[in-house]
Amino acid sequence: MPVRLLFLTALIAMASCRDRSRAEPETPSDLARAEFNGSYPDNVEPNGVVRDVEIVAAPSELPLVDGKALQVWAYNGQVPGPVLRVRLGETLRVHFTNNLPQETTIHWHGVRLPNAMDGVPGVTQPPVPPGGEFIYEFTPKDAGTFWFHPHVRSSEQVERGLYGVLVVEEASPPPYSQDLVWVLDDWRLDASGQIDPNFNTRHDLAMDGRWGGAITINGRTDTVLRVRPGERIRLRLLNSANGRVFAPDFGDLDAQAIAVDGLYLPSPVPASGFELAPGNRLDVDLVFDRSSSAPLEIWDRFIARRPNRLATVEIDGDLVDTPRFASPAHAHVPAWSGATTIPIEHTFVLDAQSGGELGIQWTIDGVAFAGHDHAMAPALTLERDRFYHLSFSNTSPRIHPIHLHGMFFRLLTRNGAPSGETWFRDTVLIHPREQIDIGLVPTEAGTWMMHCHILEHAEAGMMTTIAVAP
Ligand SMILES: [Cu+2]
Repeated sequence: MPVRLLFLTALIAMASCRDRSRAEPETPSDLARAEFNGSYPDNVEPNGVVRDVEIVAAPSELPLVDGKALQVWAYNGQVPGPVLRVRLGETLRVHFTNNLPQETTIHWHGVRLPNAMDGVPGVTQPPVPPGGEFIYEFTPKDAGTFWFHPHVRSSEQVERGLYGVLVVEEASPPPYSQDLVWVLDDWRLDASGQIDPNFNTRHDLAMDGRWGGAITINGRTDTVLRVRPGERIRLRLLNSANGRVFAPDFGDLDAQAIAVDGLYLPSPVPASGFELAPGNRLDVDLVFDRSSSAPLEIWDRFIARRPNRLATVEIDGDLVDTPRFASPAHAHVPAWSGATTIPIEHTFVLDAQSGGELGIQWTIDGVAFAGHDHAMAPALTLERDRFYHLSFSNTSPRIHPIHLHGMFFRLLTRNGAPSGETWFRDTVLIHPREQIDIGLVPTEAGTWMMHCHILEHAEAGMMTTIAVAP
């Protein structure tokens, strides 16, 4: 029903655009803007339901990785933090308390929300000091899988365990047998089995961030996915690692990707092989239509020579009727096939140089982010509701998953060739020496961060802001 409404809105909007075109010829940019209509709503009317949640960030000790006691920093004493679930239209009000020995904030990754709620110190709010409090309140505009984490010293705070998932459900969620959240992470432990306290090492800064040897799902290395034959489950994957990229391989399982970075695809695509970079989410529709005695496993094959087993699958118990419903992946996403002919508004150059407190600086357009205490001019100012063609040129030999706050974009090309992607993202992995082009229509006014989600790269300067004029 809401989707039909969206299409209707799109048709009306396109029709009114055509009316206008009788007076003046449409530019390719106008056409791209019109194609965008109906992609996602301008606004969601709050339905009056307020979900009050308390979140406390504090040191904690938990049986993680292989089950030994691990000293972590945690939201509400859990790693991952609590899964917050709200329905579209509901308002989330988070009463946050910082009981860490450092200042912190909470950033709501992927959520289109008022700029003041985005959790970026020095840009959208002052940092929350130890013992301090802050109230985050917003009504999500999009259903999907999102997450939250600190935006202060993230290479340390996220690595120590501060992250959680926010699930925004549509008014009537599709009737999956199970709706599961899997947070993928890795841990670098020292000889005593605790989190290696050497953050931002020279090696991690210069290479692809901090990669740990212990790979976990929801904090554990021994994950078993238990299902009954016939079940159809929705598996929401998040990569919360500092630097590691995952490429899940579901083997013989029937696994279709239905959403990326929260938003539905126009139609499902095979889930195996998707490059799940730090910050990315992938919602997978899994149908278990048989019982099986053969071992079923889910692997990470990002580094093909050294694959990692993520989980085993056990199909057991009585056969259940498979929920039959059309895949929810039927969003409107603009094709933007003519968008690459529109002049590029700006090309961001991603590179490194020596210097700064850490000895190496990662730069955007030759500039390293000077820290949240220093006022910096936005790298780019955009207008709301206009189509933009942007480009990123990675002149470095490292990978950079670039994340934009406050907006979604579509990957148009990689090295000039069509990306083949039919979906929106908020984070895209840029490979070494690669050039990518994206298309976007900013919908939220404010000053939004754009940064590399390899947290060591961000810490060493690969962050900037984009201003969206009201
Ligand atoms: Cu990077």
